[in-house]
Amino acid sequence: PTASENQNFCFKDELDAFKLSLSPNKEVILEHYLAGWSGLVKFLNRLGNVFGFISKDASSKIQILKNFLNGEHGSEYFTVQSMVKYELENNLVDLKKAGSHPESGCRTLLRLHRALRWLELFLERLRTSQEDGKTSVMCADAYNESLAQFHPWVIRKAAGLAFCMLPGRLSFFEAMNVGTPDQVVAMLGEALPVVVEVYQITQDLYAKHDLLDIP
Ligand code: 1PX
Repeated sequence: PTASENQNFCFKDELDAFKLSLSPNKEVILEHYLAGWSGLVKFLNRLGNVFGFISKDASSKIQILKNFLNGEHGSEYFTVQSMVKYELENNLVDLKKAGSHPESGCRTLLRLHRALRWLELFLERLRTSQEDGKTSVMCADAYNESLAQFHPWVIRKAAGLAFCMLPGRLSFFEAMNVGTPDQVVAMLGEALPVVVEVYQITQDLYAKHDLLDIP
């Protein structure tokens, strides 16, 4: 990235969106949650074209949810909690097998939610990594521990190949545009608890409504 591109990007801003997504009564505000994801996708695009198939899928899911938010029933999509309530009460979710609602908000958000667990595990590994740590290994370990179980073999294979193209730890830190490695580590230490909290609130909500296996 050039210096001027860097001025427009700081990884901390992207993670801050997740902080903003938590309402005072601990609901998850969809607009900010999606802004957090858009920022991550922006970062991923900066890392190179080989990640295009990943950012394309994430972008299309973000767009599906944005369309609900800007649509006729947008106010029902203000928080993840209100979205779940609205879609369930109006039978807008295919719970057991794909049917007339293949792209419900609940189903689409579940995919991002599962990826948020990968993000948490990856960022934690980055945060605690040694100078000679390999981002590709950290990323693959985090993936295998989380998202991989939901992906078919071809996707796992493609993801594994893409991970090998990740820049080394120092270049990766530089791409985040946060500051020195120490400052990156400190920023991650502050931001991670927020990601964990957003993940946990969504996880509990989905578990309560038996939504964790939507096809
Ligand atoms: C400091 C680190 C920041 C890194 C930011 C990177 C942001 C990455 C955003 C990834 C979002 C991935 C969403 C994947 C959603 C998903 O699981 N989709 C699958 C299922 O959807 P479906 O509609 O079919 O039920 C879909 O099949 C996925 C296809 C694309 C491949 C997804 C591979 C995911 C790997 C996640 C790790 C990203 C690695 C980035 C390296 C930095």
